[in-house]
Amino acid sequence: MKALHAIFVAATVGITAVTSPMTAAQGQAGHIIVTPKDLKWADVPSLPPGAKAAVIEGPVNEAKPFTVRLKFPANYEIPAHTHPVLEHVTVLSGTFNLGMGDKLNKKQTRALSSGSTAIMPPGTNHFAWTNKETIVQLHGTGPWDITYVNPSDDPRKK
Ligand SMILES: [Cu+2]
Repeated sequence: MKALHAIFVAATVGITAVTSPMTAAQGQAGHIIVTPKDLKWADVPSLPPGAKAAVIEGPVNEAKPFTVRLKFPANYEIPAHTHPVLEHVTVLSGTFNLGMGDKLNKKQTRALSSGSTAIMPPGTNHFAWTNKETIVQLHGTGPWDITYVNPSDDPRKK
């Protein structure tokens, strides 16, 4: 478990490094303004291959506020998982099909269109899938992580 966490932190630092110019600007002015073209998309080792993340505010692995944009391709699936902190998901484009439970079941999801928001308390089992490219924004207070209900679903273990 420790080793896994180390991998996650390393991956997160990797994402953070990509956004360091923005963080520098933030330090100077005390605010963050991001337009879509400012986003630096990177792979996400903790999610099944195909997802991209852009950290707007972070880093996500520290006990501070974070804001992250996630982009999923069409026909993408996120197996059942939990987070150690509150998850706030806001759908920006596409359709995020979200369900609660310990196993991905496409028949037990709600189709969240752009403008929809979902909030899951820590430890709530949930899963999601897409049928078209979908962008969501996560925000909350870290440290962020993802724990799969079925450990073999964790791409960091593969
Ligand atoms: Cu989640």
